[in-house]
Amino acid sequence: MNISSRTSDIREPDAHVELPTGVLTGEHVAESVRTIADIADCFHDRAAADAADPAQLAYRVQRHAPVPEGTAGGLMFGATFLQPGRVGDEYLMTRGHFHAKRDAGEYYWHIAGQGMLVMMDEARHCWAVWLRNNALVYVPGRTAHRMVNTGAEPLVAGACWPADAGHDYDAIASHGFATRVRCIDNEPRLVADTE
Ligand code: S6P
Ligand code: ZN
Repeated sequence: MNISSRTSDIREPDAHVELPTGVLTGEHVAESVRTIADIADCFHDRAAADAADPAQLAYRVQRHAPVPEGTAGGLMFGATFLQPGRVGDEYLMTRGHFHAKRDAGEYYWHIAGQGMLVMMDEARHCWAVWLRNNALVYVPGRTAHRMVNTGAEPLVAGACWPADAGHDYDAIASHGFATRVRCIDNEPRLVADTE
């Protein structure tokens, strides 16, 4: 047995995840930033959205993309850092999306802070799962998903999804989610969008 040839391709990882914080560092890691201006149209209280500072940070997303987006069979790994706060009585949220490849699922797991992952199927039936206490949440295919921060600290969650899932933001931009998470009597409540 040629031991040296068997040990000659031991590599360093190309990236690291700091488990207590979710922060990603290393190769193939990119970051995007969304401000209040980028999510202003998500809130039902447009006057409150217009009154908010458009440049205020809403959330950051870090992605480790070891293969080009769209690669069949590949995976993406990400972390979302969603600021606390409200616009009117509605908590800060991510824009939310269906996957363009509709049957693509996704894993989310809670890292820090407290909030919910709001999901909506194609019939616009909505539900939410708490993102707290190290929750692991599976998002089935054909299900839009959005993080909502109901706490006082940044809500941090990891995610892993197929590299060819793609993102369809238009369906949410046009019709929104059927359910909102609003602060009522100092509690987060799911409220139908028509109310
Ligand atoms: C990607 C995954 C997350 C979100 C992130 C921001 O499939 O679901 O990384 O991209 O939470 O949300 P959004 O809706 O602005 O992409
Ligand atoms: Zn997704």
